[in-house]
Amino acid sequence: MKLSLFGVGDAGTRLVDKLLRAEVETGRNFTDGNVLAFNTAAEAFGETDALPEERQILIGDTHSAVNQYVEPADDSPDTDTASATDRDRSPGVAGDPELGAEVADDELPEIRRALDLVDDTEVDAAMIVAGLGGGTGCGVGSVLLAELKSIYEIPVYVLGALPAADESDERAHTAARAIRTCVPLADAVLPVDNEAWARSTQPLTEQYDEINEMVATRMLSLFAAGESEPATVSEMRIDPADVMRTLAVGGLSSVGHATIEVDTSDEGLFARLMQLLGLAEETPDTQTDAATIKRLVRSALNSKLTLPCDIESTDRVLVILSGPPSAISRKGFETGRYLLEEETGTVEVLAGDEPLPNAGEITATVLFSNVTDVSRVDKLQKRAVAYQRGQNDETAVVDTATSTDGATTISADERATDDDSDQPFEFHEPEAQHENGDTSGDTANTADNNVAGEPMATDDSAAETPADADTDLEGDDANTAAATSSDEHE
Ligand SMILES: Nc1nc2c(ncn2[C@@H]2O[C@H](COP(=O)(O)OP(=O)(O)OP(=O)(O)O)[C@@H](O)[C@H]2O)c(=O)[nH]1
Ligand SMILES: [Mg+2]
Repeated sequence: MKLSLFGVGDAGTRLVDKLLRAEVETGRNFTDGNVLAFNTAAEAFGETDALPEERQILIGDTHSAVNQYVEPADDSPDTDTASATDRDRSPGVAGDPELGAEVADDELPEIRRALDLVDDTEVDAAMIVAGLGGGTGCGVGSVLLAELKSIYEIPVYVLGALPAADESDERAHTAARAIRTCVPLADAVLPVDNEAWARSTQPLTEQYDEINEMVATRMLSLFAAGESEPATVSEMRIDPADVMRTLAVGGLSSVGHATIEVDTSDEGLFARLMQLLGLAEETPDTQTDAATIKRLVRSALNSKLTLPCDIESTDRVLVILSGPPSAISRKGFETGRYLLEEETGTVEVLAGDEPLPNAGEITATVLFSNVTDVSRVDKLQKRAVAYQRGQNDETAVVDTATSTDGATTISADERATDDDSDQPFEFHEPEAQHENGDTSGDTANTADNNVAGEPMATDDSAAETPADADTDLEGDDANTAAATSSDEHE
């Protein structure tokens, strides 16, 4: 399918650049150049090599609170910068999503001008790509998401990196807010769990490239399948509508991926040719194919997922098999599909193939849509709530100290639990799906029955003070992961 990409912040810029490079390397052109990257600091633009310069949009450079030039942290201690905080030393909006949203709001005319460079009538869907814990990723990303949703008829997805456990509480808090903003507003959110993909032996920043490569492989297998030339005829060919239909249930999605080599030896090819010509018994080989595909699909669903989760909590599943048509029989296809139905307990399993006549391997890419049992996100939310409580406590101390009547000051805890019924976010119940264009109609695009709150404060109408946002983060534990751990998929 054709997809436009909108990178936001450093992570978004790097990921979009990686996706564009993967396009060139695989010959699957799925963006047709419909890409943009927005950032509040220019640094990451300098690292790109596939993202054209005129598609790199710097915003906030005239905003007084946005740092453009930043002194290196190890400046000699007797300069002024010795007293600078980490925030002063970080470029752009320096982790502050409120400032990110404010800058994006102020620069909406500039953002809209840039959007004119992208042709939404030429693509099937749009995807915002960002680090959800970033001040730019979350703040600018939220405003951009609201903007795209208001001007586009096509689905708008979000591909978002989640902070690792050793990143700051502030990042975790920002990411939790971003999820809460994006889930109700976007057509689907595909988080990438940096914690699950990073190795503890190395700093995370040194592993971005490898993680981004992994993400690019999966995103291309999912969204760019079928875009390679020359096309080979296949009755099971993946249909963009199936990808969109799978994602149309909304919520959080996760992707599994596995590859298996196929027999491309002369004997293997000869045996297949004989079979195709009807000169050899078909059954035994077809069964070998089916067993191979079953093994492959099983390894995809046991593979480390982009977002580790309990796959039984999924709503809809899509499997794409990419490889030489001769190695993917209809029987194999059906076997793979049946396995997915059994393992996920879902009857909605869509499937398609991507014929790659010269490939020496078959790849299975499995999309689990609207997964609700995601321990990583639960942990992130708990951390965000604890952080918020700490912030509220600090505020409460100040309130009490400055209040003329301390007794009337509401304590942070009271404030935080004020509205316990508010969930940080809830996933879409199967019966409340918000399918774009779904003719079944019921609660189309309401998203609503669930999520308490609006997109993160992006303007006055949606204004939430940080304290308000927090109260919203304070939810009950309804979403807490049940016993099933995601470890078996890691
Ligand atoms: N997978 C991946 N994650 C990244 C990458 N760069 C940053 N992140 C993560 O994304 C989150 C946000 O980081 P940045 O992208 O640097 O933040 P930003 O959006 O530029 O916003 P600022 O805070 O204003 O700099 C953090 O949790 C990072 O761990 C990347 O290249 N790949
Ligand atoms: Mg940044």
